[in-house]
Amino acid sequence: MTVKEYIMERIENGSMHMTLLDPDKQSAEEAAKIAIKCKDAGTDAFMIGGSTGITSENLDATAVAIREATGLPIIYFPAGPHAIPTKADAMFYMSLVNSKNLDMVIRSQAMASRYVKKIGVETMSMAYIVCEPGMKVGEVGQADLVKRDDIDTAIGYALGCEMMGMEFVYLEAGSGADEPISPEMIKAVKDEISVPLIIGGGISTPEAAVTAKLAGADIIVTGTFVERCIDEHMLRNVIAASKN
Ligand code: 1GP
Repeated sequence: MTVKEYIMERIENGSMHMTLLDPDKQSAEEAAKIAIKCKDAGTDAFMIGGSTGITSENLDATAVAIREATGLPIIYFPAGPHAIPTKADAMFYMSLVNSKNLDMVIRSQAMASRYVKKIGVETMSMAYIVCEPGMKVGEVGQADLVKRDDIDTAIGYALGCEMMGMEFVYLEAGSGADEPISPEMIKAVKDEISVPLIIGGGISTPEAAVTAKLAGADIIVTGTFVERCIDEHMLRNVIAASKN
């Protein structure tokens, strides 16, 4: 089964949760310990990546450690062509479609494509749309941020990217955002597209997770919360609230 098939099966009748771990924030061993807690709490898959401090080596070490610890799919969530792991199960082949820098939109993807084909990792195309406040990825990605209440622009990007063949749409508020993507924006985008909708950035409570889920998120991503969470009960609650 491909990772995409696994995802499609999980979201056929509901939503799923993905845990994002940034190899720049902890060692591979620590990532594996967090991953075990997340698996026990019900997470469905792992994304690995981050905006800065990422190398092929720390990505591979993290991928191997998480796989050994959990057996769940590991998806690379890339920051650029300078670091590409060979040991992830799949990667989002993504475009930061509202970047002002063409490197983020298509040049980096062009630069990496032959190498990615050679290593044979599964690729899943994804439209990455960075919204306010955007946080680090908004800065590093030089995003022309979608305003928090600019639902028409979000729909335009999402639907346009689906029409161009993107397999996933990700609405990103930025890691550590004070407020996640609004439920109004999630619902409006979900109503227009038919590909899976990923929501992330600033989801750190069961209420925020359930709000995103009920608004129409197919996949809910949490990173900062998981990395900081020492309360396993809370971890279970946030992951359970993300899933149907
Ligand atoms: C970042 O959307 C993800 O790309 C996760 O954000 O770290 O705020 O959970 P958080």
